[in-house]
Amino acid sequence: AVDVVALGESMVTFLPTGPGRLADVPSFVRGIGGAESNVACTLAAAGHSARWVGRVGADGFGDHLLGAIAAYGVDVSAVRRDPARPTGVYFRTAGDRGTRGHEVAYYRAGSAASAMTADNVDRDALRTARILHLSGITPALSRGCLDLVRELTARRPGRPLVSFDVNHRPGLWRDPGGARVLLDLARGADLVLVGEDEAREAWGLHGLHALRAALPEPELLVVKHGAAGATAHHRTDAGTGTFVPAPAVEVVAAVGAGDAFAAGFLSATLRGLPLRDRLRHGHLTAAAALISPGDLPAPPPAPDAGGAAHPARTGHA
Ligand code: KDG
Repeated sequence: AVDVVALGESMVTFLPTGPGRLADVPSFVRGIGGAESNVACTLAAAGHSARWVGRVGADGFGDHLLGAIAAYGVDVSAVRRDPARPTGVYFRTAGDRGTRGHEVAYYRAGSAASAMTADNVDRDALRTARILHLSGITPALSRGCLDLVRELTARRPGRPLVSFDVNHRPGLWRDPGGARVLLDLARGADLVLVGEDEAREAWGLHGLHALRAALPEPELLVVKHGAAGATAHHRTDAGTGTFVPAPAVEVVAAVGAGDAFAAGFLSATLRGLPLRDRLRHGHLTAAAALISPGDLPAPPPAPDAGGAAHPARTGHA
């Protein structure tokens, strides 16, 4: 079994070459994005075995994603190609340094990944893992994707540990009940990662106590308090959980930091570290993403590249 399998949509990302609004930015550089494959890439780069399960078009952007994600050491052999639908792409602006003030334009409706269903994904590839990592982006993509995530978060004996990063993207849900759906899905997970602001905006839940009352089942609930730090709360803990402050960093781009936090937390979980160290690893991994303009830092050097990352295989320019 691999350490971690992550399922979700990955997209070619276009990052601006300078500041400004989407209306004005004249040029972009190509990178890769996708919350779940970001987690897989970061874990693989840290030495874990990681697999990404997804669906891309039979197009050049699909080829690029497969190559770029594999360059991090991720197993992409279970990714399916869709001859009839394109690979999703998205553009974003740099925004103000570190703030959420950036614009995002998705071109992913009807993408290959949105056609994922419980019947066309490789079940064996999803089952044979210690941890299955999912996020709230996938169920927003289509009815088939929602049903797939429902099935994967259904509690049944022998399943991998299910990690669920809420990742509420209001712009992706056509259905106003999306936030409620995410709460139900999260209840099926073993580990739930959620931002304090996100829980307030999506569910109107303020603070750990209210969140725990709404999400009693997951063994671990990790609440991220932005730049301040994060709290992990075990189901059996009668108290307020374990809080670890985050180190202060000069933020270049916040996108991808949540994925990196998840990867760091999962990496330490796989190594059997105590909760405090798992949070610390989450913060340190997030810090590396916060100082990188793309979703991910460059992949580690290829074993035969003599110490330099292979320029043709890096995720972004
Ligand atoms: O967490 C980073 C993701 O938001 C980014 O890679 C794009 O997956 C993405 C999404 O759907 O927003």
